[in-house]
Amino acid sequence: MGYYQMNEKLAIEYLVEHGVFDSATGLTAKEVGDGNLNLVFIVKDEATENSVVLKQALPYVRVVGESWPLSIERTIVEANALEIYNNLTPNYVPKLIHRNDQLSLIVMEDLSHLELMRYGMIKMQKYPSFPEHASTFLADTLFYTSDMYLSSEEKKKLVAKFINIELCKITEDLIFTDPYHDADTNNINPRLRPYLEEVFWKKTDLWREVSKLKYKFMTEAQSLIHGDLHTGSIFAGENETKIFDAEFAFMGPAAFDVGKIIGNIFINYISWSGKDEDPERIKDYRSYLLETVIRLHRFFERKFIENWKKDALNISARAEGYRDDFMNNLFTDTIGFCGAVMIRRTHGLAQNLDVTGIEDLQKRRDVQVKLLELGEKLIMNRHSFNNLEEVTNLIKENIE
Ligand code: SR1
Ligand code: MG
Repeated sequence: MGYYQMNEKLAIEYLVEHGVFDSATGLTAKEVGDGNLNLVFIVKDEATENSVVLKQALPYVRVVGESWPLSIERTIVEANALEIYNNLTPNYVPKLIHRNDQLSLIVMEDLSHLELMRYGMIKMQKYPSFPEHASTFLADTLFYTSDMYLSSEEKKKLVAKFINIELCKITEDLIFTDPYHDADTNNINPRLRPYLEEVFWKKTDLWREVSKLKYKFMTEAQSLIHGDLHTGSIFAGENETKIFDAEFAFMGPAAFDVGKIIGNIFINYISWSGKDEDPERIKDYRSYLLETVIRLHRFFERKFIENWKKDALNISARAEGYRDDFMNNLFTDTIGFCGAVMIRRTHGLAQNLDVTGIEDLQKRRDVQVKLLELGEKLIMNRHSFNNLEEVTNLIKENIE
């Protein structure tokens, strides 16, 4: 059957017809999608409390509307990525229960007992297991889908399988291009516009460096990357971390995933400067955030290297000094992508509630300027940092 758009009633009918539930009696469905692109239904058997998530791609960008058409094939990418993640890191992703590529839908384990990390962080929620879990996810997905582990043939098949033309183009435009000029897609706080016009858009050196990062994004087919690993793509709790929403996945630079998640944590860190909150609580939460980022990155590097030592099958991976060079480049690119992500969330399309939740536009503008300045420093100095502590010290020194 060809594509048709789900609603709550059709979602229930579909799941019964495909054996996910035995009968429609007692089933309820609710559309809960609050992301930028898709429909998301939670369908629940009220008697047993069993529930699943049905996610369906819309043929357009949901936040913009039908004026921005988008191919529904992105769900095939997400389902393919989820199948790989279910094998490589089953503990840290939702279980894929069912896929239908014609209807562009997937059915997954319902994780609504957990909280979206972005919402939790806005309330100063701490996630003690996150560095341990997310570092395993990153180290395993990025290593075991790379040329270090796969045969040349397997790797190229993955490249072909994960051609993700439209969603890569969204990232190329929204992260690496549009924030650097007065693009129509930008969503600009009117109080920020003078700074953009008089200062930011005149930074030709910055645009040149960002273009180098963009080119890396477009050409470095290193690993299967999630492609959109921000705090809104993670459900977390005290002892659980689940990474979802892999529709932007493709074979790209490993550092993009690492940099994106770190950048989103820095955005939360900086956002507190615009909020009326007890300064002691802010101080405490900020220390937690920096400690989280440092642990995440340290664990990631350690686990990635462990994977390499144990399982690098490619003989070239054993060339003396090669792994150290690889890790150094990975770190430099991580800092660059981190800076680019901080910049895009200030005035590009799709911003972070951490900052847009600051209602006073002048206070929001001040936070946004800090984000732009720090993002720029990270990008411009990415080759000079020796470790992540130097980066977190820079953030600390610049944010009171
Ligand atoms: C039009 S899509 C806008 C953004 O939403 C996703 O979460 C990605 O971050 C993308 O850039
Ligand atoms: Mg998303």
